[in-house]
Amino acid sequence: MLTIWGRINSHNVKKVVWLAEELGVPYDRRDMGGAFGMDDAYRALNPNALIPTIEEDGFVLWESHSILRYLAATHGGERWFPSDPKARALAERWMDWHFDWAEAIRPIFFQLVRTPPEQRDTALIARSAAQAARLSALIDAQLGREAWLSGKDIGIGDIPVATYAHSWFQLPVERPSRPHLERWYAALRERAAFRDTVMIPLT
Ligand SMILES: N[C@@H](CCC(=O)N[C@@H](CS)C(=O)NCC(=O)O)C(=O)O
Repeated sequence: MLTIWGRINSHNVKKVVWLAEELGVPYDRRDMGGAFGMDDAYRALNPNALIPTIEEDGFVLWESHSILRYLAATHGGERWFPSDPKARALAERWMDWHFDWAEAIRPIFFQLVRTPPEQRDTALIARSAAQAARLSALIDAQLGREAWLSGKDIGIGDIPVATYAHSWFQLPVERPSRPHLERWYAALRERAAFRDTVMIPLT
């Protein structure tokens, strides 16, 4: 049995739980971090004192993208973890690129969801929203060429970008029209695993 530690309102936890659902891997998710705090037993598993962490058959792993790669490699087959190094690299590129995307969206999320209105930094929100809008053009261009960021099918390359894209679509900021990105987001919303794990209220 796979154990996943982490509160579900964390983007990094959502990525892992979403992939476990997509792969049909049974798991036991245990709340940890944020309002739930962290105990010494958890810190012994993850010395970063961050979420998520997983354990499967005695194997412990932290770092959300390492966990995605591990789950895709062990449970995902060719579709989620292509054996062709080039196909895999093209998908994994989007996992790494996502850090720029997340860096633009995270301040908007923290400001508009987790900061009281009177304490918000409106300049930071505007700057980050402009950067997210700029970066969304790259996602849109890629999705104009292929159906998914991972290629013809959904794959691990889509998971991190999509997790933050959902927040971007929910946050009250200006978004330029991005028809390919919107088509991809509509396809994601068709997936029960995405709806159940990522499309939950932002808190
Ligand atoms: N690079 C790490 C980052 C993990 C991270 O920053 N997690 C945040 C939540 S998204 C966290 O643990 N925050 C402290 C807490 O929730 O108590 C990963 O991808 O797993």
